[in-house]
Amino acid sequence: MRIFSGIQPTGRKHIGNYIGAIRGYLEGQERADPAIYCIVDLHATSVAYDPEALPGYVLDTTAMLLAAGLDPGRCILFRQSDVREHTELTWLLCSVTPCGDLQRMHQFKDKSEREQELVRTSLFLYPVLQAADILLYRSDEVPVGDDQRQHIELAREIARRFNSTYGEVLVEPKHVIPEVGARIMDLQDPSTKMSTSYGTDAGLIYIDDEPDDIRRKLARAETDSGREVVRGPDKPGISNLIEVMSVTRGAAPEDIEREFEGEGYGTFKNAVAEDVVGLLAPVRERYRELRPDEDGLERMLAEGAERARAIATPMLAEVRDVMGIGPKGAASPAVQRRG
Ligand code: AQP
Repeated sequence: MRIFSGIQPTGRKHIGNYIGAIRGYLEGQERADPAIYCIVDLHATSVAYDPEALPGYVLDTTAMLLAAGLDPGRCILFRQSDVREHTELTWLLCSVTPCGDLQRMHQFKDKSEREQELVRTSLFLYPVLQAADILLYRSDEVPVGDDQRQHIELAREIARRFNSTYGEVLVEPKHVIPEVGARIMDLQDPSTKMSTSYGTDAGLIYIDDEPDDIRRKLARAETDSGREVVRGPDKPGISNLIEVMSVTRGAAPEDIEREFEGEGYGTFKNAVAEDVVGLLAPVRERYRELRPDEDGLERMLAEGAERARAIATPMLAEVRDVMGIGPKGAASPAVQRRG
């Protein structure tokens, strides 16, 4: 069983990324054969970005994933642009991707409205590149946060349409979205998801935030009217914090509501802050140790790319072959199709 997931090198990662996705990566490396994780630097170019900073952001994200517990001995961790097969497969998959499907993507609609200068074609094609990332490895499962649900459904649809057009070559992946913590909301505006691109510093808890910053941000987190620690549609701020604590304690949200009955928001927010500090402190410390070794991180990514290529190259050859691209029968006969 293969697991694949990608993460953007957006510099510092936040607790939403950690709870919604990185926890799933850690669980995945224990049971997949192999678990494949990719720092998607090509995706990062689909909105305005800083080319000078991007290589460093890739290393930030790599060190952060290692600090969180990814182990290159138990998974494949690599940089997307090091495996050129991703971009070629993107183009080939465009031949079975209707424009109308891409126009319906929520992320495209949201981000294209916010881009000030240029809505890039790469933002439109973002879900096709994501489908290529996943399908290139014949991935069975894709651990992601809730915001990626629509993109993974599109990847499944692309795989189905490809297989019915050219023959059974691609595997339809399924998303693995956590039951609790799949959409952590912004602390200042709990009606929107916590987001690197569009959030403010006060609305996000970064994985490498200092403990006092975490305490301050949670103390100032937007709460709702009333003082009951219970979930509800009129209580998005408190519901969000209950969700966070539910993950830090591995407890059901109802148990947390029961524990904090009659306590009020202040006591509850302090308790959430101490839990989050406890969860993130070891990751932050390990990150500080790992991040300075840039040569070591680059070496590890290069080794990961070599292992990824060993899967991607024959797979792409097979796709080219069934699509009639290049000389006939160029795919290695050793490549076995999965039915
Ligand atoms: N708020 C969130 N709650 C739960 N899961 C989340 N993810 C992202 N935000 C939340 C999941 O994290 C993984 C990596 O996401 P990404 O590659 O999009 O990284 P990012 O750009 O740093 O994430 P942002 O901040 O959410 O991005 P923007 O600002 O682009 O909207 C994915 O599995 C995602 O579901």
